[in-house]
Amino acid sequence: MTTPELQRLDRAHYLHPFTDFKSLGEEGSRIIERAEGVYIHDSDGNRLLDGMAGLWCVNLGYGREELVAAATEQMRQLPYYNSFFKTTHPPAVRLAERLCRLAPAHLNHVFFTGSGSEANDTVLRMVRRYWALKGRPDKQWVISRENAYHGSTVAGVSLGGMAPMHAQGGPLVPKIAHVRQPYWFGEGRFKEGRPQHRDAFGRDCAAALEAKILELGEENVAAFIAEPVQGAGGAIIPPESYWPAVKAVLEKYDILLVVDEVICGFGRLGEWFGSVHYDLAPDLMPIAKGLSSGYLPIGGVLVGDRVAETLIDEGGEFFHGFTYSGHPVCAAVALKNLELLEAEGVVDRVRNDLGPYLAGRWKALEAHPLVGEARSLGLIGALELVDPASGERFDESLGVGTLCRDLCFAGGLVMRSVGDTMIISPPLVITRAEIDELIEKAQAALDDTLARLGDPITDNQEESLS
Ligand code: PXG
Repeated sequence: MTTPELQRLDRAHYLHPFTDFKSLGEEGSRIIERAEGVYIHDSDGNRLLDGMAGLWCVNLGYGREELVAAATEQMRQLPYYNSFFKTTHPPAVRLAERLCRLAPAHLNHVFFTGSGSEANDTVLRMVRRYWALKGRPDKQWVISRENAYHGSTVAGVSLGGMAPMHAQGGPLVPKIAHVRQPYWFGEGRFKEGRPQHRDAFGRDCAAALEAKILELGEENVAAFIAEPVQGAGGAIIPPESYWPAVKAVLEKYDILLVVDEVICGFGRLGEWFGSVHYDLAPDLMPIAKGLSSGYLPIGGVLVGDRVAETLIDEGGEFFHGFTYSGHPVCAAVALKNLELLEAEGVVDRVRNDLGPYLAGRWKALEAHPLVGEARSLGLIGALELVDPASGERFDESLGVGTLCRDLCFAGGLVMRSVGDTMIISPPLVITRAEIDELIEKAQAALDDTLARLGDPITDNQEESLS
């Protein structure tokens, strides 16, 4: 099929995720046909450096034959069987064992799901169930954060803190509250008109959590859920003071900690889990994405001993599970993915070499007049776009972030925009030379954005640029 034919059928039948259906119909989709390493290719013959690893997931890069072989072999052997009704199969057992070995020592069990959203649905049911079994049925409230992303199912949306998502398709799941996010550049640079130190802001955010716990009543609060570094919210790296202060609050009131590792897990921050980087020792860890490098859909919840022992010893049947929990082909691919990440030393390379290398080159972008802050940790990074005239953020309605994103695409780089925050999260197998290319293309897109700032911004910018 030709590109226009595919675009016509796409418009006629395909409702895309997180998409304004009407405007996409008018503009037409970019069609991605194939990929290798850190590059994707579209149907117009363009090659783009994928600075987002698909959607934060292709950690091992594209075109890994070992993963293809693992899937093929498992499909021949046993394409599907469930693990309900006292059955199991080798790939799921072996993956469970491997995950528990890689995770912090007190996490020794895993519940499999098909996605990160299902993992967070599982979390919600598990934490409430845990406290009920402990004779504390009132401990039902879960505290999350504004601008958090925890998925798109009803529980995922409710746990997340995305206001536009909350506004659609409600009502949401009851007894979920949100506190402020540790987003220093966006919300903490100034306090009462005066510049504020990052660490003071981090402690303020932890204090807001404590205030919310006291408002709800500590006897009613089951868990706090958060990403180590917020991904979809804008690659928000919390101040160093934040996590230690949050942990102290949770311990004080005996509240479970759920660390959503869907983006940070499997090497993104230079450790197997973001929880290790920040020394969080969570009770529950939802995972997905990088677990299979996105080659097949699979997620899960790693469960700490405290919760697992209660569910196992005191719980009886837990009425929860999915047709594809522990799917054998997905599990076989995930297992091979973990084996390759280990065998190739990918996580160590992110920590010791690629992360520091990116940090140096990324930080230098702060010299650009459009960049108010350049931050990174491991292989996640963000640029805050600001008005060169004032050094302050643009009016969001100007769509400067969208313009910059479109110019990145036009220049051969996939970089995301979240408002006026530009995001990267490339495959973990990226080389130093490819990081150099990413930086050059980002720099060129910033220059082009600056040059275009005077132009009127239109809804169909992408079409006019591509
Ligand atoms: N938790 C986190 C931290 C995520 O980033 C999910 C849960 C849900 O996972 P599933 O597999 O159900 O999608 C995610 C997903 C974006 C974007 O725009 C990010 C995600 C999904 C869709 C879009 O950055 N993250």
